[in-house]
Amino acid sequence: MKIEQNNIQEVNSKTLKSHNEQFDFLSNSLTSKGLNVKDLVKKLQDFQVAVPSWALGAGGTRFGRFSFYGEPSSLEQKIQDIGVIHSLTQTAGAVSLHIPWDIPSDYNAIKDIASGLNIKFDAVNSNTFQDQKNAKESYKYGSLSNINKAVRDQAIQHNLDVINIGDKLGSKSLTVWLADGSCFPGQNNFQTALQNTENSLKEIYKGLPNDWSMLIEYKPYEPNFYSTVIQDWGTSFMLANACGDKAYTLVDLGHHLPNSNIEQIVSILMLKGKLGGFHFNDSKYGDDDLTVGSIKPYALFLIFNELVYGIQNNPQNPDLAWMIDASHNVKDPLEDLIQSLEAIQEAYAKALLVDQNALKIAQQENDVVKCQEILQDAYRTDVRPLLAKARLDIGGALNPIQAYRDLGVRNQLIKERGKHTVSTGL
Ligand code: AOS
Ligand code: ZN
Ligand code: ZN
Repeated sequence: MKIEQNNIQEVNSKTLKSHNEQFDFLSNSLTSKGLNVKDLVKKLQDFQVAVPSWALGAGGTRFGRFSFYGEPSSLEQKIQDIGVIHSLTQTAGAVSLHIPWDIPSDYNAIKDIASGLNIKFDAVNSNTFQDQKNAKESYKYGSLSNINKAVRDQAIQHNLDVINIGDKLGSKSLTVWLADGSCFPGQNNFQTALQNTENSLKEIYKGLPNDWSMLIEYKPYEPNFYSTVIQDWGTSFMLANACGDKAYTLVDLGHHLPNSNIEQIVSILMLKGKLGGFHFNDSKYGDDDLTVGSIKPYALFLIFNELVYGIQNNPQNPDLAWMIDASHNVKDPLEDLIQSLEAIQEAYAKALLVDQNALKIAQQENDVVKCQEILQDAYRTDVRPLLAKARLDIGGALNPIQAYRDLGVRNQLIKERGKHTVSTGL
């Protein structure tokens, strides 16, 4: 399944006229506010988000999984699916692989497929939260933090293997997310668990190529429900500092206790030059992995406001690895990813509209009302025609979801792959 340019243009032609009208209206009003519309469009086009290899099949819960049919059953097919999303949105120009779920059998073939679809290999993700077939040691009681050195060594070696696989594909970063923790008070010695984790991460860090970075993800709970070793951004930040310059904190939006001020976390990490990556999703209760922007779009905008500020003012912080980390039981996974990509671009575009100079002056004058007005003026702007224009100019769809449906992509995939494919992801 590959979407051809003329198919997209055909679908676009149906709404082109009304798009042009809407875009002209928005463009005039932004220009009169002193914004450079061309520059905004270019920034949106440059903003690419990686799609994780495990989000292309329908997600499941521990209670069940309902297939959407036509799902990818191999890495090749997963990359083809990302190609479909990328051709419609022009925003999904990267894939984030999960090892061992996606070990390529033929590296050159995989690289060819990806480059043919204009897709890069972003961060590679290690997995020490499941036991693999034929593994000598078990991660039942933790991996990098485990009390038993043989287990820690196996987990360290796995991460080194993942770096090696990623290196062959052109990836430049390793994401480490640990399920390590404890389920009951007294089960673990907190200090020993953290010290073991730090020592293990340092061993992995030694094997990191010079132009790579290591991204350390945190999460307050789940699958362990009493304590998690890397529970919050402070712990991740501490570990990243202990490892060195190439180690950073990774923020996953769903990995915070309710009402945490994520935008402030983002801001402080960027000030310290230690924000390395981002996992986008949305959350109502916990690590729900819901579609980006589906629950708290204003919070997402405020987070992007800090990201944009940091990108403009914090040269000490590197370029970030952006990834969607969401998966579902009840939506076509490709439609869901398209919605997430749209929400990300929308929040980014709105953040780009914030009048930073006026905000600074209002802050200096302690004009609290004005500060809020400035942020909300940006947030209330309907930027969708801007997003559509950014896509249109580089061959994407004016309305990606509509195009996906009009082109009958899912039916086509079912025809090609059959009804009973099962994704290899979670
Ligand atoms: C787990 O909760 C984390 O969000 C991970 O980033 C990811 O979803 C998992 O590692 C799947 O590989
Ligand atoms: Zn994540
Ligand atoms: Zn998560």
